Amino acid sequence: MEYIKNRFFEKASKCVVEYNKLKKEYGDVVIDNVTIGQVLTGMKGIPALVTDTSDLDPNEGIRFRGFSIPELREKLPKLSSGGEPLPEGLFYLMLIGEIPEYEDVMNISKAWAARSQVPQHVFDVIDAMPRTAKPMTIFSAAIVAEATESVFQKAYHSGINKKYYWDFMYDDVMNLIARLPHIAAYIYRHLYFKDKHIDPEPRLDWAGNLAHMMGHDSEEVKRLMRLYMVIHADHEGGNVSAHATHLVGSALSNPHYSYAAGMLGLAGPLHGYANQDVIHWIFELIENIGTDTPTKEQLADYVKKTLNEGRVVPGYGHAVLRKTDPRFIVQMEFANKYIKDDNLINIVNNLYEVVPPILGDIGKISNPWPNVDAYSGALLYHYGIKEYSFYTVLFGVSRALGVLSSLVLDRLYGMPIERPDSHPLGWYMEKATGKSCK
Ligand code: HAX
Repeated sequence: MEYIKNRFFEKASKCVVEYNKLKKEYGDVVIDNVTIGQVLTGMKGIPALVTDTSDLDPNEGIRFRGFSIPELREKLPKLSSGGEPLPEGLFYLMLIGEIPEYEDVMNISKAWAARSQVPQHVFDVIDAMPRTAKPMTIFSAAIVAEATESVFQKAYHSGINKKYYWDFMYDDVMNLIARLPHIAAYIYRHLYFKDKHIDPEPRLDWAGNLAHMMGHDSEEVKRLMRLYMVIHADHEGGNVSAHATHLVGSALSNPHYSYAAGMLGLAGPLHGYANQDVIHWIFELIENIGTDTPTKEQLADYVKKTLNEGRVVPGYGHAVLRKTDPRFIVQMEFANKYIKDDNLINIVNNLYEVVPPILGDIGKISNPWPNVDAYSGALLYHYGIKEYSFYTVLFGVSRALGVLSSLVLDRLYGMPIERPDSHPLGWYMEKATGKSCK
């Protein structure tokens, strides 16, 4: 058995005992009450999912297996001192629950390099897509096309015992993650570089190889890509991409179908599409105001104009967070350290001063502070990745690390098919008033 798989099984089996104990002995324990308000505002705050990989505190932000982003930057192995942690290490942490040694990370890097051969028909599917297709349309089609390789699906149809599902799921997940950088980079070169593709460099790390195959080979871009892949990887289980992956996986769909479902959710403007929307909106702002060095007053007027048009200010607000997203802060620190005087970055920094008080004054907005998407596009753009309609694909590649490691855990726990109750509007009205709707 692969070393990492063995280690995972050894560690996670202990949690399976606890999962079963909770289910058998404490199944009747009441943990919360549910209000009609929660149902009507997108099930906010209802504890309903088990996700071990990360946990989100509204004020503190995300913790991956208990570690905050600054802690991860300090503790996870890096290629060089002063560099950014390798996403391989975060994957190990999310899957196994402990900070890896450098050798563990190299082990994953090598395992992914060995599993990274993308089948030709996946590239054929990408080639067949028109260049007018949205990058996320192509990305999800390519992931679904890769499902032909699912070892879990084959094993299921050969009638394996359910206690081994996780084992085949693990192999699918490792293969899929290993291939995503090549798939994403191939889409990028297909759409924006007339199919001039760049071969993978197996000696590079996972994120470095992605930057290399996209044609952005400098150390600066690789450093940014490592940070980017770490901070977007997971955000507990209730967000749309994680929840969709988990939900579809609960029907025992293969990881390709499950993750593709997650990606189609990520493609929505209220979720991962916001990272491209932010840049689109800023360019619209620059054109509208007539300068790429707008004053704070001009920015404030434009924010108000956006709101008056009944639009959202992209990159601001969050369904759970109630403070500035630590993923925004880490990117701002990165920009402060490495970037001197960039107009787009300056606008993003100034918006951070201008937007929250305006959104706060509206009253109804639960969180006026910026989220991860408010900063990420400006960094990519600064380093030459200017094709911003592609940004959600990069988010998606990173998100695979969290949602797919959770999927392996789901199968090891033997989680059941997900099936919450739903009722007509009148049922809720009757609960509230004793009378149904007319
Ligand atoms: N601009 C304008 N209005 C906003 C707003 C914003 N940035 N954020 C919230 N609101 C509005 C909502 O649209 C809602 O209006 P209605 O009552 O008229 O429907 C109201 O304020 C209350 O919303 P909320 O409770 O504060 O927020 P939700 O949990 O409903 O939504 C969103 C959270 C992130 C979807 C929301 O803040 C938003 O639309 N933000 C802009 C888009 C964005 O940045 N999305 C990325 C979020 C992070 C992420 O998932 N990244 O992938």
